[in-house]
This record gives sequence, C-alpha cells and structure tokens, in this order.
Amino acid sequence: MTQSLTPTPADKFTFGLWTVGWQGRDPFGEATRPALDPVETVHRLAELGAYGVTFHDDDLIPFGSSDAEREAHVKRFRAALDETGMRVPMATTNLFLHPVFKDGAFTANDRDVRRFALRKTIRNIDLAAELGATVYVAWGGREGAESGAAKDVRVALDRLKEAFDLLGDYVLEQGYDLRFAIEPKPNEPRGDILLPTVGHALAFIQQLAHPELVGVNPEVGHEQMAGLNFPHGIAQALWHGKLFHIDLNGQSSIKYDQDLRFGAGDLRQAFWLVDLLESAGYQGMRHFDFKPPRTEDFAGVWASAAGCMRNYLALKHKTAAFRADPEVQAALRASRLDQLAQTTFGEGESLADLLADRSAYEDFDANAAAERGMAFEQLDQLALDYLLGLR
Ligand code: 3MF
Ligand code: MG
Ligand code: MG
Repeated sequence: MTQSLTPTPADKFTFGLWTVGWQGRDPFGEATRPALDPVETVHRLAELGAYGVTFHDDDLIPFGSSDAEREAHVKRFRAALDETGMRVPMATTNLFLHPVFKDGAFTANDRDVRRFALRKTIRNIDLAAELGATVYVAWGGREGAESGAAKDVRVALDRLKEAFDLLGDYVLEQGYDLRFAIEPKPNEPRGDILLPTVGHALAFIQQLAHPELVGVNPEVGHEQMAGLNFPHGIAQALWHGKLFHIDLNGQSSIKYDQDLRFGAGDLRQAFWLVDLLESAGYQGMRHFDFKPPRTEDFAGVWASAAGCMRNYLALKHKTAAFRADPEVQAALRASRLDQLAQTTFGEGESLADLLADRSAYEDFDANAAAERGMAFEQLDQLALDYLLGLR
C-alpha cells in the first residue's frame, strides 16, 4: 500500500464545477469571489490530481443561452477535457436557481413548470451522455414546502415518480449507458424537502417503473443535518446495491448545510466512511460537493480542494492500517464481530431444530450472557489512536 498523500486520477476524485466555482453568495452577503471559468477549473483540478469534473447544465451553459452560445460553451469545455484528460463521470440539472423553480420542478404545483423541468433535464441528459457520463444526479432541492396545505405530499410523490419513470423511458429509448442517483436532503432551501434522507429515497426507488436505473447520491452533510449517522446510511445504500454516487464534504452537527471540505466537520464519521467505502470495494467516484468558505481567495479555494483529496487519502491509509493491525483484529474478535458474520441458523438447520435446541432457550443462561462485556471501548480507542496519530 502506498502512503502517498498526492492524488492521482487512479483515486477517482471528482469535483462539481459549482464547488470551487462558488462565489460565496449567501443569504446575508454578496459574492466574495469573481466567477471562475469552467475551462480554468478543469485545468486547475487536473493539476491537483483530480480524475474529473461534474456539472449542472447552468454551470456550463448559462440559463437562457442561445443554441449557438451553448455550442460554443460546450466546445471550449470539451477542448479543456481533451487537453487535460479529465473525465465527466456525472452531470445534473439545475432545477433550483431560477425563480421559475421557486415551488419545485418535478413536483411544482404548476403543471407547465413541471413540463419545462422535464425538458430542461432531458436536454442536459443528452449532453451528459455525449460527454460520457454514466451517472445522472437528481437533487430535488426545491421539491418541498414551508407549510402544510401547500403541498399534497402523496400527490407530489406521484408526480416525482412520473418524472423518474419518464426519464428512465427516455434513457432506455436512447440506449444511453446512464443511471440516475437521487440526492436526499432534509431541508434548505425549502423548509422541508421530499425524500429527506437516504432511507426515504431507497423506499421511493422501489416504487418506480425502472428501479434498476435509479440509486442514490448521498451527501455527508445532508444526512448529518438530520442528525443521522452517515456511514450507517451509506452501508444500507451499499447493502441495497444502490450507492451509485456520493457527495463528500464536511458538516459539524445539526445546522445549516455547511459544505465544508472533506475531513473538516465530523472527522470520526469521515474515518468510518472511508473505512467503509474502501473495505466494501466501492467502485464509484469519490465526488466532492463542498464550498470553499467565502473568507477565501482563490489560493484558499485551491488549497481547500487539495485538502479534500489529501484528507481522503490520509483516512484511506489510516483505516487500512487500522484494519491490518493485529491488535485491532484481536479487538474485533473480542467484540465478536466474527460471530455477527455467522448466520443465526446453522448450516442446514431448520426452524424445528431451533425450537428443539434447549441451549437456545430452556438452558440458555441470559444472566451469564448479559454479564459478558462487549469490549467496544477498547476497540474504539484503537480507532481513535489511529485518528490521533498515536499508532
Ligand atoms: C445542495 C447540493 C447540490 C447537489 C447538486 C448536484 C448544489 O445541497 O448538494 O449542490 O449536490 O445539485 O446534484
Ligand atoms: Mg450540501
Ligand atoms: Mg450535493
């Protein structure tokens, strides 16, 4: 295992154009940085060792551009990709910035807005496929409400299903090698957003016409905004075979969507997340969706992007060393993780055998079992020792 903290394209690190390109506009303050040319972003990220970039349609082609302008923007972008070897593994639609989407896109009460949202999405799906993307993310940031009667949630879910079913039909008809990844978020910018967590999204996907085409794109901060354990959500998404993509960033507890660089915020959850992704053999992109704080100039922006990758690699090395440590392996056995991996029924055992097994009930000494310590504290301290650089 190499201990290098210098990223290479083999690490599959990708960044949204909108991340380093964020100008620092927030609800209380104007932009603190000028706009960044996507072509420069591609070059700078390539120099830093990234594998690729992702984009919303409007990040690349400003809303309202003519066809000729659109073509010119795409041409420059393509040239930058060709020059640097950078890839576009994912694309997405901006269905939240323009005021037309103030009540949502696929679930807007206004039917014509929903039809426009579908057309806008399909237009960018064509571009995504052309550029070689295999994942199309859908973050429904404005699909929600601030008040009870404003949205009939059951009917809105019908409309959301309708949208994903239609988009699935389109991708199949075109023969694109493209799958969708729904990005859950509990709130912000809407008071409450539909499909607020990974669990809600996973349940929704099962009701779709083409469930095999749709997975999730969970974001660290979004689950943590809901007070949830992100690695647990990712583990469940992996268990369902639905982790199509991931948005890595940092968040400190339940507050506004901080979008800190990866590793900032809850470092312990970041440790367990990398441990999980690497040990589960996750094959997808390590995609950063963060915002360099508005205090930073461009030197800070690139330092922040480099920090995301450096922190991921550092955690990758730390977690690998943790797993390989004989003391950790002994501690895992002491905590009976090996028993958890055994099926509860024995090989060939039947329900009748369980019912006949006196050691499972009549002779089972519940009090003695209750006295056994789980040794989790020793195990967790070993992890913390790695995080603190003590081992
Ligand atoms: C907002 C987000 C979004 C999505 C993006 C990609 C603007 O909190 O995370 O970023 O990730 O729309 O689909
Ligand atoms: Mg976010
Ligand atoms: Mg995101």
